Amino acid sequence: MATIRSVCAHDCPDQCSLWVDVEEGRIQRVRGDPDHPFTAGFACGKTHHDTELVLSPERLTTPLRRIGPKGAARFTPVGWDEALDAIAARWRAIIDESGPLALLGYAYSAHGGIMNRGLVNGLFHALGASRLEAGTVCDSCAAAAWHATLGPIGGADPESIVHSDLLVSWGCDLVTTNVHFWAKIAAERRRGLQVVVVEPRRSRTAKLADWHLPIRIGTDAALALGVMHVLVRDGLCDRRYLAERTLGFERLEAEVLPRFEPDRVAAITGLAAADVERLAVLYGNSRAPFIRLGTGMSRLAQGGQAVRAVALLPGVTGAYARPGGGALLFTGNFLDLDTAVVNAPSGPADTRRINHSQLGRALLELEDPPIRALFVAANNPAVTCPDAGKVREALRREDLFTVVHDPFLSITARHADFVLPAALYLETEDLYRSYGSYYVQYGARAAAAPGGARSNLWVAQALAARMGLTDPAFRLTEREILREMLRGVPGASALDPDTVLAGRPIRIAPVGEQSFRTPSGKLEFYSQSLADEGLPPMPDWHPDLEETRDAGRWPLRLLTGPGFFQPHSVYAGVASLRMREGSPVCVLHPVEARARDLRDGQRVRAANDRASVGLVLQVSDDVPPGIAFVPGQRGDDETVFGTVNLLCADRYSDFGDGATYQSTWLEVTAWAG
Ligand SMILES: Nc1nc2c(c(=O)[nH]1)N[C@H]1C(S)=C(S)[C@@H](COP(=O)(O)OP(=O)(O)OC[C@H]3O[C@@H](n4cnc5c(=O)[nH]c(N)nc54)[C@H](O)[C@@H]3O)O[C@H]1N2
Ligand SMILES: Nc1nc2c(c(=O)[nH]1)N[C@H]1C(S)=C(S)[C@@H](COP(=O)(O)OP(=O)(O)OC[C@H]3O[C@@H](n4cnc5c(=O)[nH]c(N)nc54)[C@H](O)[C@@H]3O)O[C@H]1N2
Ligand code: SF4
Ligand SMILES: [Mo]
Repeated sequence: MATIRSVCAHDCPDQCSLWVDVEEGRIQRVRGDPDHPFTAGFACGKTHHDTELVLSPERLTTPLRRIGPKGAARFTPVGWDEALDAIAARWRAIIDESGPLALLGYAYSAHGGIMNRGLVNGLFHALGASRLEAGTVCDSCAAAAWHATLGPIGGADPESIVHSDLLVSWGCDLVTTNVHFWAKIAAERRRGLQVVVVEPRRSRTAKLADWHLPIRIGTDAALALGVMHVLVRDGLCDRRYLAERTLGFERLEAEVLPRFEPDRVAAITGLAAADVERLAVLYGNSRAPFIRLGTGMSRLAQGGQAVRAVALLPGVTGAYARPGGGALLFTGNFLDLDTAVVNAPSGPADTRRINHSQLGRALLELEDPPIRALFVAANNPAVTCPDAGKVREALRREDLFTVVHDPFLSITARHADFVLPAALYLETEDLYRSYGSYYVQYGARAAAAPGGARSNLWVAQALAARMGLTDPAFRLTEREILREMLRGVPGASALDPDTVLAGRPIRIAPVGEQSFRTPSGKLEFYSQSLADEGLPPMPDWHPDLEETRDAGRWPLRLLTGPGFFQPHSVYAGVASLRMREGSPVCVLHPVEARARDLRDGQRVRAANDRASVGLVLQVSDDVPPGIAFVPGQRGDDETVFGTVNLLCADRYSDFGDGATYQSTWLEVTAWAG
């Protein structure tokens, strides 16, 4: 039995180093690397079972060509050459007739490294195709808010938690999505670290906290501003830090904070005024409070304002200057790699941009030219994009030529003209940069992919060759590409290519106090860049007009969150993992269930103007009244009917044109067949 060190590629902030036991080319066991300080010897409940993912009998092993109507999922196996030749011929014909903008291709984050994601995007970059503004389904709103506030720079080092005296998990279910940080926090609690959770429902993390503030969805900006109001009133601000390291606090103090007295904040957030005061006093008197921000709270109409207001809090008390203090959303681009080698090897500097969270609309409505060919790798937009109904309608277009590269016959793949079988991360080699800790690591290939399954990188290179592209990245090996990406990286000693290729985790953490990369070089309470974009330059909270209108029409608001065992839809292709996650549920408070005469375990219809989705009811006071909580993004073959994103509009959030799943209202009734 050989043990190979690889890296977990599930789109997850922890980015664990893994030990993979392999016998006769078969993966036997996956476990956490004891030598990696953040992984600390354990893989989570998801990846622990990745042997089942890799060995699943439902994996695709050969390319498939459609033989039935669009979306009917009737295919015939074909060889790679036949599939790739047909795809390239079709693309060339479309380019000749309509130009390269009629092509749209992309790979999104799930579940590979920098090269396997990057080179697929690089292929379409080089072809001059329309470009997907990827990630707006996930974190573009939160990222834009962070950038406007601190600049494009990583936040507090999670390993600095050893110096913290307070941890605020703000819109983050750490036990589910950031398990290894939670393990560190749990260890520090023994020495007195206090844990506060700001979160609408009693999540796994909230249940374990010292104090849970069950905030009303979409009101975090008001709470953060209320805390600032009290900090000012009670003289708990660090005036020197504010003067030296921040910009615009005096305007916020004069124009915004007076409106956020605790009583008003209580009315907005649904919390008690005394709790707003208590949070401010606790925060203001902590020496080194660490705020871990989640992206969940940003996926709604005014999500940007929420992230921005919370990210400003450590500036008010100067916590950003103290070890263990500050805030973390992402660790960010702490490694200045030349990713253009793979993402943008050649091609025009800019072309037509298409927002990921409005994919369906773009495929249905764009003209001059319309999108005629779509290539999707490592993404399941028919399930995970907002307004999934529009995505599906578009995928059924007879004149849209769709190719999907995936290890499984995902719901999206079922709509394709060609499906290409993909290798999983343990069957590829790649470079990984964490977004929740300060590590970079090269992951080795642990085993060969089954049958004809091929990596994203292999497919991008094979198609590039057929399309006549000659950029180096389209013919180099992974290891050669890595050397190209590392060329010119400053501080080359830790990042000497041979050291990186040895595959051990490399820590590149910032030293000293939090720095800022805004135009002013300071933490910006007032942002001229936002003002220039026509956005509010200072954080604020107002009711959203569309949300208020929908709240008047429908009784329940949608809360979405991560599946515990399922990173989005990626385990949908493994029967045992589907069973372990359990039935796709809609969770209602007992009061709401009683009012509708609904019982736990019964099939229900979650519906609004857009669609009806069939789920199984779970009755629990872990969610407050007025909320329908639907965890995970489960596909049609797991639910009673449909998928949750059929209910969500493709409206943009206030910052970063992100998705707004949680600005969705609905009703839940018995499923009548
Ligand atoms: N097990 C598991 N782990 C995952 C994933 C997964 O699907 N499953 N997905 C991965 C990916 S791609 C990402 S982007 C990250 C996301 O991980 P996080 O950044 O933690 O974001 P979410 O898990 O989407 O949401 C976190 C919490 O926000 C809460 N929330 C929702 N609305 C509000 C609000 O208005 N205010 C406040 N205060 N809280 C709110 C939700 O109830 C939820 O528990 O997780 C990664 N890790
Ligand atoms: N309602 C609602 N919707 C959401 C969210 C939410 O909180 N609520 N969260 C959003 C977020 S944060 C995100 S990041 C997105 C995620 O959205 P997606 O990226 O679409 O989701 P996944 O299901 O993780 O992965 C998509 C596909 O990648 C395939 N895959 C896995 N590994 C590989 C590989 O190596 N190569 C190839 N070619 N394919 C591979 C999987 O089989 C799967 O079909 O969903 C978003 N959608
Ligand atoms: S915690 Fe995240 S990075 Fe670690 S094994 Fe689980 S999914 Fe992978
Ligand atoms: Mo995400």
